[in-house]
Amino acid sequence: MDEVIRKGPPELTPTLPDYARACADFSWDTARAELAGLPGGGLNIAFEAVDRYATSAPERVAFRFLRRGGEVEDLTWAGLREGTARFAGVLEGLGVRPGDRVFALAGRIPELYVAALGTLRHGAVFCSLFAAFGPEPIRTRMEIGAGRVLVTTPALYTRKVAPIRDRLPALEFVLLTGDPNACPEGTLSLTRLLEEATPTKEAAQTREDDPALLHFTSGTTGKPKGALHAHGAVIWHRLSARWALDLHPEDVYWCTADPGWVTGVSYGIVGPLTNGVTSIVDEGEFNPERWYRILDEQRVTVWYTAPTALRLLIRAGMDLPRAVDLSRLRHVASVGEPLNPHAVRWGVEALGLPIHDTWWQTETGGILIANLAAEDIHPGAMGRTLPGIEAAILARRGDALEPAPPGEEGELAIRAGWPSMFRAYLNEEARYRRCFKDSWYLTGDLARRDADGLLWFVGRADDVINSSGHLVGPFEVESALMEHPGAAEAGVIGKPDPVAMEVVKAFVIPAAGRAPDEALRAELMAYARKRLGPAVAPREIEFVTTLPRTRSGKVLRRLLKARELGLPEGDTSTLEEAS
Ligand code: 6R9
Repeated sequence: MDEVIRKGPPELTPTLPDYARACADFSWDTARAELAGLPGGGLNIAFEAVDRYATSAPERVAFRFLRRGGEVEDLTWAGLREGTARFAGVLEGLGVRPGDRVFALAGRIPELYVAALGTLRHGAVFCSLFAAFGPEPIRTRMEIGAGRVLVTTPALYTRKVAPIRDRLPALEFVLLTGDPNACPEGTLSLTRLLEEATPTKEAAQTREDDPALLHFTSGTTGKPKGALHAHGAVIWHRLSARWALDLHPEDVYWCTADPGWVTGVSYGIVGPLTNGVTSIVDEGEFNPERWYRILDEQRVTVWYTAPTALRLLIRAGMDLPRAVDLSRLRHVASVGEPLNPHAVRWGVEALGLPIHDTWWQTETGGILIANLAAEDIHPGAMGRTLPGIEAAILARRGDALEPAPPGEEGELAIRAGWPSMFRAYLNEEARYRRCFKDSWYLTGDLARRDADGLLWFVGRADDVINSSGHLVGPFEVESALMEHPGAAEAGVIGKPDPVAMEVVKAFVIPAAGRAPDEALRAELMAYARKRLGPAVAPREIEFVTTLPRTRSGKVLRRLLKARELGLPEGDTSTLEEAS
């Protein structure tokens, strides 16, 4: 528990050299004043990310795209301004209004990044979906978000969107990348529209509280939740990226996250751009050889990745890191799942640096807790709250939730009001309100704080599954399985896994007349993969004859999990297990 990894003298003065002092000096007014602000007042994320540096450093590379085929495409800040002004012009031409939702469904291609920032520049709300999603998660999210515009590729459109298009009444415009002459009926060519568009002259006059970004996250019950963020989030995107990722202007920064996940937007787009830092964007999927090669060849100095990827690199062995030059790496950080102490130590051996854990959520919009560059690392700890952020561990005392003393476990809560805090769950006011108690935002994570103020992750307070950092709502998987005629009932849990942390496991009661055999298993697996996509579909299906349920009919996933792990079943007073 008391292990400490001591850090040598830093190569560069850390951006947050003196934590205590930064906390004492902190004020939101000062943080806000660091932004350029719109010429006529107001605040716009795209203006801070693009226009600000397009004026002061037009030829600097904003994004270096490593394309699937091996080509390298640099996009300068001037190029980014031109592209985003044109994209905003396209939206203008289509009659898209402030607050309307623009979705993207694409891999990490330049058009996705241009669409994100062009949408923000126009004052519309941007939402990116994982290209790995199947039609069902796409449909639910676009329905909740009432997406009016969708930017996607011809292949993704044909495979995933065309089959559900008639169930998306709000979707008016589908803009396809690539060859303008290969657009199926009912779609428009983004390539042609961008060519013909009149670039808009200025960013929309948005204000701090105007909606900007929409990210979906999964809950235990019901549909996915659409967490809405406002333009004011940029205050925290910029500051937290600089502090927690130790970003300096001369850095070459690589965030491996896809913009379908909040990390890929807050720290794959807005954080680095608003700090004037060049980002590497790799279009390819995870591959140990290529990842090490990218770190070496692109001379990456700051790297933000995830525990699952690190565990896969650990598995790939030490020969690979030994064969490359990683001497330029200065800061490595991780997010999304607990970072095992072993991975932190492995970093020292393989990369020459310990890994810095950071903690945050879709709802928090940005990093709130981090191991700081200037501090020694206690492997296993998430770190401390960044200046400006106040956390508490709330423990149950009878019916009340009260701040607990050091060492005691409880629910991690954050004092509400930081600028990147989500402003709504779209169309679900009551669900949003339930996340707050007095002035605290309740995170749904269990944690404890030690006497030195370091926060340690304990677990989740709910049944949400964390598979490779991707949150999967068991309800969404259960619903999809139950639509298959071969499944009568389904209960879904996260099963511990050495690499992915958890994998999705489903317990299924076969429909009457269906045998619980390999044929049915294969059918259900294929069906789930097709509907949900590989990131969400179960990895394992077990047939059962009953499912534990509460008297009110809810599947007792906790019990399924306890049985799976051979653990005590705990309180089963509400159990009603019909057989
Ligand atoms: C950015 C992001 C949030 C949930 C969060 C927690 C888990 C994230 C973690 C961590 C342990 C860390 N999580 N960081 N658990 N240690 N450093 O991950 O957003 O997809 O909304 O997930 O992920 O359970 O509540 P999101």
